Amino acid sequence: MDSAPQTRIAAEDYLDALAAHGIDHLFCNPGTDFAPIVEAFARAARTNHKVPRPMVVPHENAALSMAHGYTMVTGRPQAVMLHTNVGTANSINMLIDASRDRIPVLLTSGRTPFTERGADGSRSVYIHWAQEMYDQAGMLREMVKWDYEMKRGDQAATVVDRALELAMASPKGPVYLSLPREVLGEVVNTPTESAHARRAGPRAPVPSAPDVERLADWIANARAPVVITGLLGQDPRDAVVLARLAERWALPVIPFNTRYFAISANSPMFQGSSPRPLLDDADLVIVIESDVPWIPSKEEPPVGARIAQIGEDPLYGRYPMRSFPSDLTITATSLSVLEALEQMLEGRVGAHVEERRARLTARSAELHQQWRSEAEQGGRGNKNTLAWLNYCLREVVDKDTIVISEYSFRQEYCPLEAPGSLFAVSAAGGLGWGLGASLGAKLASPDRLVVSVLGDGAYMFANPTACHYVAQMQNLPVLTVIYNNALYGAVRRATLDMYDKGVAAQDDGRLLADLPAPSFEKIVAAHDGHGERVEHPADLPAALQRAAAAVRAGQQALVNVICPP
Ligand SMILES: Cc1ncc(C[n+]2csc(CCOP(=O)(O)OP(=O)(O)O)c2C)c(N)n1
Repeated sequence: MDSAPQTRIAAEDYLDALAAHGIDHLFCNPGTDFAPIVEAFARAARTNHKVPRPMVVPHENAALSMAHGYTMVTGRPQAVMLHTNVGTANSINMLIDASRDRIPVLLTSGRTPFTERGADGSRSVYIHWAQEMYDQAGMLREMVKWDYEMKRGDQAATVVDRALELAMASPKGPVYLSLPREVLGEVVNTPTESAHARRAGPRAPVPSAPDVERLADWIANARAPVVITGLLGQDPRDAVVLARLAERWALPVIPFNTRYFAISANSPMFQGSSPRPLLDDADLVIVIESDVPWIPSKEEPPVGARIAQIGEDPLYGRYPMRSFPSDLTITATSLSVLEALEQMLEGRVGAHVEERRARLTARSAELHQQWRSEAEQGGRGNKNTLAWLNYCLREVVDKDTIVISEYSFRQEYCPLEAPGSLFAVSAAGGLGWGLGASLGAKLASPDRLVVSVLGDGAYMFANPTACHYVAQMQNLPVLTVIYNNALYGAVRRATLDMYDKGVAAQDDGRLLADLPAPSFEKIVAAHDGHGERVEHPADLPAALQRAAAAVRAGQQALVNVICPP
């Protein structure tokens, strides 16, 4: 039938409102609750009306990690729609990741019809009863800034406005909306529109002048300062200003469990990724957007060292327990503090800057020498190592490459240069993120090479079939490099750490950590991808080159790098 539908439904207002907020994609994993959304998309397609692009992603965690990847590259929130309680439940791992790393995303799901008969969209199939919950949002409320269930069809646009203004307000984060089928299917006589343009959001916090002055004084007089970062670089401009400040003031930078590019490893001020040994001798510790700047049970700054903590939420109010000392706590964005410090320090002379610069530059050269020889030694051996794998990536990444790391990438061996070039798994460490995030990153930047580097465990958590399927169907060629130690290495380390003299250590801590690995390269091949398995270090550079060439030519690729522990 060619005639236009007679009546407008709320789902159409809803999609229009998403588009008004600049949402390009609705990553979907549908169910019986989606009928009005499907109808609204079909109507929009028929009339060429601009709405987000719907995309089927055949696992919920993959859908959410794709939205995460897209947002971390663009800064713009996206939307995800899942199936009632069961689909929502499947996504909570990635929601925890997004939440702890302040990724604004509109997570939505259908809500099973609440009426048993009588309305458009009333219950019509068996599962509509059992999928109802007393409080569907209850299972994820702790991980979102706001949640709501849409009550009426004429509310669609205002609900979207409310959801996104909260997601985007500092500190940013996910929000959740459940969408009953009857409400989405309600006939709306007068379309409601997003008031996005008239809802100016609040400015993110900036520091007070006295706080900046105090910190500038500390920097100017410090003998052994150290800067520890975590989320710094979420706004790529952070890294630009940090590099200037660090180099001008000879401030060593430790990106500790960093999730973004904070500083290039080629800068002499990059001093590795662990707080020690510099922390041991520090007289000033500047913590910028780091939830855990050091591990108190293992290391601590000296008594008497001054400590400043800076961040949009420097107390991490959503963390039940966190007890790091602070002599100066500043609630502000990294960028605003760094820029203000730069100005405040202009024209001042630092007490120990040149002596420190010489010392740090020499240390940096020494560290690079060590990293290089460690990697090259791995290359000459008969089994691949993490250092060698990363070292070989130098020949693959260029200044436009986006690197996604689920723990396995190390700038020490493969320095990056560009702000916005590195993205790592959330502080929450919910595994299964990297592969989906790389697809979202590729969707956001189709002209850039996207490389994800992850462990064999992390790869399997990602529902690889679902991810390779999306790469194939949506034409998102990414390069996946698996650091395959056939092991849950972190689990083994934890056992050995706690029970080094225990019975489990007699078996090298392998119990519940061994993960004999199948031929992952065949999984990507099943999705028309280029797959390689590399056992010998000498074969790795060429294998990576072949895989990168395949990706640049439009084919997804995976290199399964066997790295026996
Ligand atoms: C969803 C989820 N389940 C379980 C864990 C616990 N965990 C932390 S590290 C790890 C092992 C990961 O293995 P792999 O990716 O191969 O990296 P490796 O530790 O071997 O370097 C596990 C299971 C987790 N972080 N997230």
